[in-house]
Formats: sequence, C-alpha cells, structure tokens
Amino acid sequence: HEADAHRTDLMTITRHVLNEQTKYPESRGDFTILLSHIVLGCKFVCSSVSKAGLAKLFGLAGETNIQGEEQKKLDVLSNEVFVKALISSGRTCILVSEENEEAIFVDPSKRGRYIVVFDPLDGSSNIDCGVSIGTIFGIYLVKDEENPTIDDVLQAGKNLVAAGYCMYGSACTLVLSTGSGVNGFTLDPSLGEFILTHPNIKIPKKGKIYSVNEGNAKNWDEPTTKFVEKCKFPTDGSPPRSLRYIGSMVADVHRTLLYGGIFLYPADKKSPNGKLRLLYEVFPMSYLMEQAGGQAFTGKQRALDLVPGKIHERSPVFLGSYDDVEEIKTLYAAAN
Ligand code: AHM
Ligand code: MG
Repeated sequence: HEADAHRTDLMTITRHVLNEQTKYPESRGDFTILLSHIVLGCKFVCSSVSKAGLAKLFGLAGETNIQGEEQKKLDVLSNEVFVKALISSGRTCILVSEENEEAIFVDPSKRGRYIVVFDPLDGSSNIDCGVSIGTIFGIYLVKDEENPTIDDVLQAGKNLVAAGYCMYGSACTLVLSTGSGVNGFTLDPSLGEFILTHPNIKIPKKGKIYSVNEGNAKNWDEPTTKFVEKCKFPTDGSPPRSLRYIGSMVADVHRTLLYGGIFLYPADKKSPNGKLRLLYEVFPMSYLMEQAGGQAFTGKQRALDLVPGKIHERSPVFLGSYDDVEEIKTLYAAAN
C-alpha cells in the first residue's frame, strides 16, 4: 500500500524544497528558482558524462565536428552550462567556479541575492575510464544586493545557506542541504526528475573505512601518519579498517556519508595546504557532513570556521563520522 503511494505521489526535488521553504514566510521562491537552474546544469552534465565514451565516435569532445567547430572538453562545456544557467536564473550576483580564475560578477540587469561557488566537474581525471565524477556547489547570500563585492564571497563556510553535490555514478544522485539536514535525490531518467530516495541522511557515528591517497605518505605529518597506522594496526583490540580511495572527491565523500568512515586530504611537505579548494570543495562537503551529524576538521580548527583570503584557496581536510574525526583531532591536539 505504502509502496504504491510512493510510486504515485512523487517527491521531486522542487516539491521538497518548496515544502522546506514554507517554513520561511518571507521566502519569495527565489531559492527554488535558483535550485532548478542548478538541477538543469546537473542533468546536462549527467547526460554528457554518460555519452563520454562515445565522444570519439560522434565527435563530442576535443575534436572538430561536421560544422568545422572545435568541440569542447567536458569540463569546459559543463562550466559554460552552469555559468549560463546560473546567470539566466536572475537570482545570482557573484559566481566562483573552479574553471574561472576570476569571480564572475553578474550584470545588474540579471542580478539576484545569491552567490554560487562551484566545481562544475570535479575529478575530471576520472572521465576517460568511466569512474564516478561530480559537481559540487555552495550557496551564500550577498550582504547588499546593490553593491556586491569580493568580500561577499570570502565568507566562512558556516555562513553557507545551502550546499550539495551531484554524483554521476552508476546512478545520478543529488545530495542537498539547506541547513535542516541532508537529503538525497536520484534522477529518474524516464521522468527527467530528481526523486527523493534518501530522506534525512545521517552519517554513522563511527565508521570502518578510511579514504586517503596513501601515495603521499612519505610526506605526511605525524598525526596523519599515526592515524593511518592505527587504521591498519589497531592497538585497542578493534579490527583493522578497510581502505577505499577513488580519487574523486564526490564519490569518496558520498560513500563516507552513506557508509560512515573518514575521508582525508591532509597537508604534506610538498603541499602544506593540501590539495582541495576551500570554497567549492572543502566547505560544501564539510557543511553536508555537519548537517548529517559528522564533523570536518582542518588539522587546526573546524573547517567551516575558516575564512578564505582568496577565492581559490586550499585547505587540508579530515571529514566524516563524528568519532573518527574526533580521533584525528586528538592526535593533532597531542602534537601541538
Ligand atoms: P580536480 O579538481 O583537479 O579534479 O582535483 C580534485 C580531485 C578530488 O576529486 C579528489 O579528492 C582529489 O583530487 C584526488 O587527488 P589525488 O589524485 O592527489 O589523490
Ligand atoms: Mg575540483
């Protein structure tokens, strides 16, 4: 009976967000409109990614097509689609993309209240072998809509009003938080709609998996080295943990969120700030982790407390199950 209700009473992402927004009587539907443009970008990328293997055959990327136009690489194309969709929503004022060196200030005629920071296609080194990749995004509000400045973007992660990612994997999954928990939606390709499939995601308090690029171990600091050593050779009688590392942040974080565990991209001697970017990688994922009951730590502080000094700033990050992140915090506290 209940299953039947689910089949006929579909909770789409738009319906879900509209429901959430009724909590705010002053809401004007702007956020819902903004989100529908982000969703459009995700659907476009999803469809392109699924055809990536056919690119050579049909000249979809990196080649000249029949009309003699140079075809664009998937990450460049995805970026263009997101930028255009976000501007045309009429709800944004500043955009920061991993693909653009400078922030984009939206023309006053199309301006709105929201700032969107995003990585249109993260993990793009995985495209050619068909491994999961994703889009990551965070949303802030501008202080003064008439006068947006770069300082509006350089806000602490805790000021985000929403964050999410879309994973182009065995299914296309969009995970979103607007500040009251985390929900997961799966694209039904026959409907072209994201349907609520993972309501109110909570990360297990403690996990059995760690996820890190161990090829960098030679250059790690002591707390990271000790933590990973403990994962492999526990001294408290617990069984060793499993290692899973895809090298695609969205996929590694998605698994961590659903199964529990910890994802690490630490600092090392060669990259003292780690690799991942604060605004559109570390912040959105940290926000989702906290909203799901987990934690995110930089090695020095709560990740969401950081205030970026520049838009493409990097930071080390340790995020995932509450207890697992607590362990790494203890190791850093002992080292200082
Ligand atoms: P990218 O933005 O150039 O794709 O790099 C980000 C990716 C993340 O998805 C992933 O977590 C990380 O790089 C993996 O890095 P590494 O290959 O050093 O392990
Ligand atoms: Mg990236």
